[in-house]
Amino acid sequence: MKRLDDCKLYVITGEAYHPGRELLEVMEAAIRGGADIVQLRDKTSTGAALLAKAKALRALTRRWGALFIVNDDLEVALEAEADGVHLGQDDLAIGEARRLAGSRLLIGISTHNLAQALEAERAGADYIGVGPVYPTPTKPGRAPVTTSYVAEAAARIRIPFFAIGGISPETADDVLAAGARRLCAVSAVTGSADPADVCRALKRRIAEWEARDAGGEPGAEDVRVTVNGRDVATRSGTLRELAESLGLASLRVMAERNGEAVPRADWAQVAIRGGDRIEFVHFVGGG
Ligand code: 3NM
Repeated sequence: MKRLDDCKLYVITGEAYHPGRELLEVMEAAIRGGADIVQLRDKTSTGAALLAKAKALRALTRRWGALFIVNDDLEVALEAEADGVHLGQDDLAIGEARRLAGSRLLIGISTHNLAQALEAERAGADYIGVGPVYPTPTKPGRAPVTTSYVAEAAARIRIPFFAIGGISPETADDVLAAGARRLCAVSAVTGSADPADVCRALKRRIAEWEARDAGGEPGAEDVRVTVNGRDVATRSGTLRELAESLGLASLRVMAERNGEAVPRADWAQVAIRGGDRIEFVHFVGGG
């Protein structure tokens, strides 16, 4: 089973978006395309019918190793052995849900502004939804929070947050640019003729922004340098960053840039420019 921390794409059921196609078929396609979490959100079924859907989705997600969350209904979540329950602002309070579920369930909550997000974090939520970012037919009449709330959440919230509301491969880049690294969708995935393909596209967008995070500032350009005779693309701004990116900073290494020795104390001040020839020499022994 996945860890919540590793989950990037969250897909919520939306049966109204796929008339004539089975719930399980659509959600399995979503998982196949990369959905890490599936949520059962069904405002019309109750009782045995709701529980039956929850159990069927539990079996499906277990088979694929995806997380399974039930919207609103903590009892159904427990009974179906879901991984979590998702609450709205007007549902059960987080503290009360925690008291009833203990550590058996992850607890998520929808938030629509920073105050609600901070309160959810303080109350012990495992994750939050941040939205609706854009107007969405799935929650008609709900004012969009826009990407400015996404940016606030990215700056202030430490628990995982999923941007939601009008998320699609077309809008994903703007939401990711605002700082989201986890996305949640209903209609774009469940209403598509090819849910797996939409999930793959969303996962690809997320992975690209994560790669930028790992490689330095968004938009930073690679420069090509020669390191010990090898052509290397780097975003390092200084000799020290280059040494660190190559795992050399803590070793006994001497450096030369364009034929001149650079004392280690100066590495952080020496800028790397395209075309530089860098030699790192590992010296062994001493005295
Ligand atoms: N919760 P779609 S927005 C279920 O902001 C839900 O808390 C939201 O649907 C929130 O991906 C939303 O079709 C609907 O826009 C998202």
